[in-house]
Amino acid sequence: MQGKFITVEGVEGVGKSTNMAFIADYLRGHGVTVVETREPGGTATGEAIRELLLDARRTDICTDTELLLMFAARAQHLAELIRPALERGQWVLCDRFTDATYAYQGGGRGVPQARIAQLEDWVQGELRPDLTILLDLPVEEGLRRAAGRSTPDRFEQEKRDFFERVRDAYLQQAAAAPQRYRVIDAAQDLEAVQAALRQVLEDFCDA
Ligand code: Z5A
Repeated sequence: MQGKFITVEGVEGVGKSTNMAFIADYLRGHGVTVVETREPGGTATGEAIRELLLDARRTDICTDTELLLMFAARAQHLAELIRPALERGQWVLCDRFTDATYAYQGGGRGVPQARIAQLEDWVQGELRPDLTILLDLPVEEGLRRAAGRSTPDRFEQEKRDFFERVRDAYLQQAAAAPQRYRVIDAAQDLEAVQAALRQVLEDFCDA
Protein backbone atom coordinates (compact mmCIF):
# COMPACT_ATOMS: atom_id res chain seq x y z
CA MET A 1 0.00 0.00 0.00
CA GLN A 2 1.28 3.46 -0.87
CA GLY A 3 0.34 6.54 1.18
CA LYS A 4 -0.20 10.05 -0.18
CA PHE A 5 2.27 12.90 0.00
CA ILE A 6 0.84 16.40 0.61
CA THR A 7 2.95 19.55 0.84
CA VAL A 8 2.04 23.07 1.98
CA GLU A 9 3.87 26.06 0.54
CA GLY A 10 3.89 29.84 0.55
CA VAL A 11 5.96 32.90 1.36
CA GLU A 12 6.68 34.23 4.82
CA GLY A 13 3.58 34.80 6.99
CA VAL A 14 0.96 33.13 4.74
CA GLY A 15 -0.29 30.94 7.58
CA LYS A 16 1.29 27.55 6.81
CA SER A 17 1.94 26.74 10.46
CA THR A 18 -1.55 27.90 11.42
CA ASN A 19 -3.17 25.61 8.84
CA MET A 20 -0.99 22.47 9.10
CA ALA A 21 -2.94 21.27 12.17
CA PHE A 22 -6.26 22.02 10.45
CA ILE A 23 -5.26 19.88 7.43
CA ALA A 24 -3.97 17.04 9.63
CA ASP A 25 -7.18 17.08 11.71
CA TYR A 26 -9.35 17.00 8.59
CA LEU A 27 -7.46 13.96 7.24
CA ARG A 28 -7.48 12.13 10.58
CA GLY A 29 -11.22 12.78 10.78
CA HIS A 30 -11.47 10.86 7.51
CA GLY A 31 -9.64 7.85 8.86
CA VAL A 32 -6.19 8.64 7.45
CA THR A 33 -3.00 8.10 9.47
CA VAL A 34 -1.02 11.30 9.01
CA VAL A 35 2.66 11.98 9.65
CA GLU A 36 3.26 15.74 10.05
CA THR A 37 6.71 17.01 9.25
CA ARG A 38 8.60 20.01 7.87
CA GLU A 39 11.53 21.13 5.74
CA PRO A 40 14.24 21.90 6.25
CA GLY A 41 14.11 19.45 9.16
CA GLY A 42 11.92 16.49 10.06
CA THR A 43 14.76 14.29 11.36
CA ALA A 44 17.48 14.87 13.98
CA THR A 45 20.06 15.41 11.24
CA GLY A 46 17.68 17.58 9.20
CA GLU A 47 16.87 19.74 12.23
CA ALA A 48 20.62 20.25 12.85
CA ILE A 49 20.99 21.37 9.21
CA ARG A 50 17.96 23.66 9.66
CA GLU A 51 19.60 25.36 12.62
CA LEU A 52 22.64 26.09 10.48
CA LEU A 53 20.54 27.36 7.56
CA LEU A 54 18.36 29.68 9.66
CA ASP A 55 21.15 31.04 11.86
CA ALA A 56 21.20 34.79 11.12
CA ARG A 57 24.89 34.94 12.13
CA ARG A 58 25.81 32.63 9.21
CA THR A 59 26.15 35.42 6.68
CA ASP A 60 29.02 33.42 5.10
CA ILE A 61 26.78 30.68 3.63
CA CYS A 62 27.04 30.93 -0.16
CA THR A 63 24.14 30.10 -2.48
CA ASP A 64 25.44 26.68 -3.58
CA THR A 65 26.06 25.66 0.04
CA GLU A 66 22.52 26.73 0.93
CA LEU A 67 21.12 24.74 -1.99
CA LEU A 68 23.13 21.61 -1.15
CA LEU A 69 22.24 21.81 2.55
CA MET A 70 18.53 21.93 1.62
CA PHE A 71 18.96 18.76 -0.42
CA ALA A 72 21.18 17.12 2.21
CA ALA A 73 18.43 17.62 4.79
CA ARG A 74 15.89 16.36 2.23
CA ALA A 75 17.87 13.19 1.44
CA GLN A 76 17.89 12.31 5.14
CA HIS A 77 14.20 13.18 5.48
CA LEU A 78 13.27 10.94 2.55
CA ALA A 79 15.38 8.02 3.74
CA GLU A 80 14.45 8.17 7.40
CA LEU A 81 10.87 9.41 7.46
CA ILE A 82 9.02 10.17 4.21
CA ARG A 83 9.61 7.00 2.17
CA PRO A 84 9.14 4.58 5.09
CA ALA A 85 5.86 6.29 6.07
CA LEU A 86 4.51 6.22 2.50
CA GLU A 87 5.53 2.55 2.18
CA ARG A 88 3.57 1.77 5.37
CA GLY A 89 0.52 3.36 3.69
CA GLN A 90 0.59 6.47 5.89
CA TRP A 91 0.02 9.95 4.50
CA VAL A 92 2.80 12.49 4.85
CA LEU A 93 1.90 16.15 5.37
CA CYS A 94 5.00 18.30 4.93
CA ASP A 95 5.40 22.01 5.67
CA ARG A 96 7.50 22.97 2.59
CA PHE A 97 9.36 20.64 0.21
CA THR A 98 11.24 20.99 -3.09
CA ASP A 99 8.84 23.62 -4.46
CA ALA A 100 10.33 25.87 -1.76
CA THR A 101 13.78 25.24 -3.25
CA TYR A 102 12.54 26.31 -6.69
CA ALA A 103 10.92 29.39 -5.11
CA TYR A 104 13.60 30.50 -2.62
CA GLN A 105 16.89 29.27 -4.13
CA GLY A 106 15.57 29.49 -7.71
CA GLY A 107 13.36 32.61 -7.68
CA GLY A 108 14.90 34.31 -4.64
CA ARG A 109 18.61 33.58 -5.13
CA GLY A 110 18.67 33.07 -8.90
CA VAL A 111 19.84 29.43 -9.03
CA PRO A 112 19.01 28.02 -12.49
CA GLN A 113 15.98 25.70 -12.46
CA ALA A 114 17.93 23.03 -14.34
CA ARG A 115 20.46 22.74 -11.50
CA ILE A 116 17.65 22.32 -8.94
CA ALA A 117 15.96 19.78 -11.22
CA GLN A 118 19.20 17.71 -11.36
CA LEU A 119 19.36 17.55 -7.57
CA GLU A 120 15.64 16.83 -7.36
CA ASP A 121 16.00 13.84 -9.69
CA TRP A 122 19.09 12.59 -7.87
CA VAL A 123 17.73 12.89 -4.32
CA GLN A 124 14.06 12.04 -4.94
CA GLY A 125 14.15 9.70 -7.93
CA GLU A 126 10.57 9.74 -9.17
CA LEU A 127 8.98 10.77 -5.88
CA ARG A 128 6.93 13.99 -6.14
CA PRO A 129 4.10 15.30 -3.95
CA ASP A 130 0.60 14.07 -4.86
CA LEU A 131 -0.90 17.41 -3.82
CA THR A 132 0.70 20.80 -3.16
CA ILE A 133 -1.34 23.49 -1.45
CA LEU A 134 -0.01 26.98 -2.12
CA LEU A 135 -1.23 29.61 0.33
CA ASP A 136 -0.86 32.82 -1.61
CA LEU A 137 -0.76 36.31 -0.17
CA PRO A 138 0.69 39.68 -1.22
CA VAL A 139 4.19 39.88 0.20
CA GLU A 140 3.51 43.09 2.09
CA GLU A 141 0.66 41.48 4.05
CA GLY A 142 2.71 38.34 4.76
CA LEU A 143 5.57 40.41 6.13
CA ARG A 144 3.11 42.41 8.21
CA ARG A 145 1.66 39.23 9.71
CA ALA A 146 5.09 37.79 10.38
CA ALA A 147 6.44 41.03 11.93
CA GLY A 148 6.25 40.93 15.74
CA ARG A 149 8.05 37.59 15.84
CA SER A 150 11.30 37.24 17.76
CA THR A 151 14.66 37.90 16.07
CA PRO A 152 14.44 37.40 12.28
CA ASP A 153 16.23 34.30 10.97
CA ARG A 154 18.66 34.28 8.00
CA PHE A 155 15.80 34.20 5.44
CA GLU A 156 13.55 36.64 7.28
CA GLN A 157 16.32 39.22 7.04
CA GLU A 158 15.92 39.36 3.26
CA LYS A 159 14.40 42.45 1.63
CA ARG A 160 10.91 42.68 0.20
CA ASP A 161 12.03 42.22 -3.44
CA PHE A 162 13.52 38.82 -2.52
CA PHE A 163 10.08 37.68 -1.25
CA GLU A 164 8.40 39.16 -4.37
CA ARG A 165 10.62 36.93 -6.52
CA VAL A 166 9.81 33.95 -4.29
CA ARG A 167 6.08 34.58 -4.62
CA ASP A 168 6.32 34.99 -8.41
CA ALA A 169 8.25 31.72 -8.66
CA TYR A 170 5.60 29.88 -6.63
CA LEU A 171 2.79 31.25 -8.83
CA GLN A 172 4.67 30.24 -11.98
CA GLN A 173 5.20 26.73 -10.61
CA ALA A 174 1.51 26.45 -9.75
CA ALA A 175 0.52 27.58 -13.25
CA ALA A 176 2.90 25.02 -14.78
CA ALA A 177 1.56 22.08 -12.72
CA PRO A 178 -2.19 22.68 -12.27
CA GLN A 179 -2.92 18.97 -11.76
CA ARG A 180 -0.80 18.90 -8.59
CA TYR A 181 -1.15 22.45 -7.23
CA ARG A 182 -4.13 24.05 -5.53
CA VAL A 183 -3.75 27.78 -4.88
CA ILE A 184 -5.68 29.30 -1.98
CA ASP A 185 -6.13 33.01 -1.40
CA ALA A 186 -4.56 33.38 2.04
CA ALA A 187 -5.50 37.06 2.29
CA GLN A 188 -9.02 35.99 3.31
CA ASP A 189 -9.88 35.63 6.98
CA LEU A 190 -8.90 32.33 8.57
CA GLU A 191 -12.44 30.93 8.41
CA ALA A 192 -12.59 31.48 4.64
CA VAL A 193 -9.07 30.06 4.13
CA GLN A 194 -10.07 26.93 6.04
CA ALA A 195 -13.33 26.58 4.10
CA ALA A 196 -11.26 26.63 0.88
CA LEU A 197 -8.82 24.12 2.36
CA ARG A 198 -11.69 21.81 3.32
CA GLN A 199 -12.96 21.88 -0.28
CA VAL A 200 -9.50 21.07 -1.68
CA LEU A 201 -9.09 18.17 0.75
CA GLU A 202 -12.58 16.85 0.08
CA ASP A 203 -11.89 16.83 -3.69
CA PHE A 204 -8.50 15.18 -3.18
CA CYS A 205 -9.84 12.46 -0.85
CA ASP A 206 -12.77 11.75 -3.22
CA ALA A 207 -10.57 11.47 -6.33
N1 Z5A B 1 13.50 27.27 2.71
C1 Z5A B 1 14.24 27.44 1.56
O1 Z5A B 1 14.80 28.49 1.33
N2 Z5A B 1 14.33 26.40 0.68
C2 Z5A B 1 13.76 25.19 0.90
O2 Z5A B 1 13.90 24.27 0.08
C3 Z5A B 1 12.98 25.03 2.10
C4 Z5A B 1 12.87 26.10 2.98
C5 Z5A B 1 12.31 23.72 2.37
C6 Z5A B 1 12.12 28.25 7.01
O3 Z5A B 1 10.86 27.83 6.62
C7 Z5A B 1 12.83 28.88 5.87
O4 Z5A B 1 13.40 27.89 5.00
C8 Z5A B 1 11.89 29.67 4.99
C9 Z5A B 1 12.22 29.27 3.55
C10 Z5A B 1 13.42 28.40 3.67
N3 Z5A B 1 12.18 31.03 5.19
N4 Z5A B 1 11.42 31.99 5.07
N5 Z5A B 1 10.89 32.95 5.01
P1 Z5A B 1 9.61 27.90 7.62
O5 Z5A B 1 8.47 27.34 6.83
O6 Z5A B 1 9.93 27.24 8.89
O7 Z5A B 1 9.47 29.49 7.92
P2 Z5A B 1 8.37 30.55 7.65
O8 Z5A B 1 8.11 30.81 6.22
O9 Z5A B 1 8.81 31.70 8.43
O10 Z5A B 1 7.03 29.87 8.13
P3 Z5A B 1 6.26 29.94 9.49
O11 Z5A B 1 7.08 30.47 10.60
O12 Z5A B 1 5.73 28.57 9.67
O13 Z5A B 1 5.15 31.04 9.21
P4 Z5A B 1 3.87 30.93 8.30
O14 Z5A B 1 3.47 29.54 8.14
O15 Z5A B 1 4.11 31.67 7.09
O16 Z5A B 1 2.75 31.73 9.09
P5 Z5A B 1 2.00 31.45 10.50
O17 Z5A B 1 2.97 31.49 11.65
O18 Z5A B 1 1.05 30.33 10.41
O19 Z5A B 1 1.14 32.80 10.46
C11 Z5A B 1 1.74 34.09 10.58
C12 Z5A B 1 0.81 35.01 11.41
O20 Z5A B 1 -0.35 35.27 10.64
C13 Z5A B 1 0.32 34.36 12.72
O21 Z5A B 1 0.27 35.36 13.70
C14 Z5A B 1 -1.08 33.87 12.39
O22 Z5A B 1 -1.94 33.87 13.50
C15 Z5A B 1 -1.54 34.92 11.36
N6 Z5A B 1 -2.50 34.40 10.38
C16 Z5A B 1 -2.50 33.19 9.78
N7 Z5A B 1 -3.52 33.08 8.91
C17 Z5A B 1 -4.19 34.27 8.96
C18 Z5A B 1 -5.34 34.79 8.28
N8 Z5A B 1 -6.01 34.08 7.34
N9 Z5A B 1 -5.73 36.04 8.55
C19 Z5A B 1 -5.04 36.80 9.45
N10 Z5A B 1 -3.95 36.37 10.15
C20 Z5A B 1 -3.53 35.12 9.89
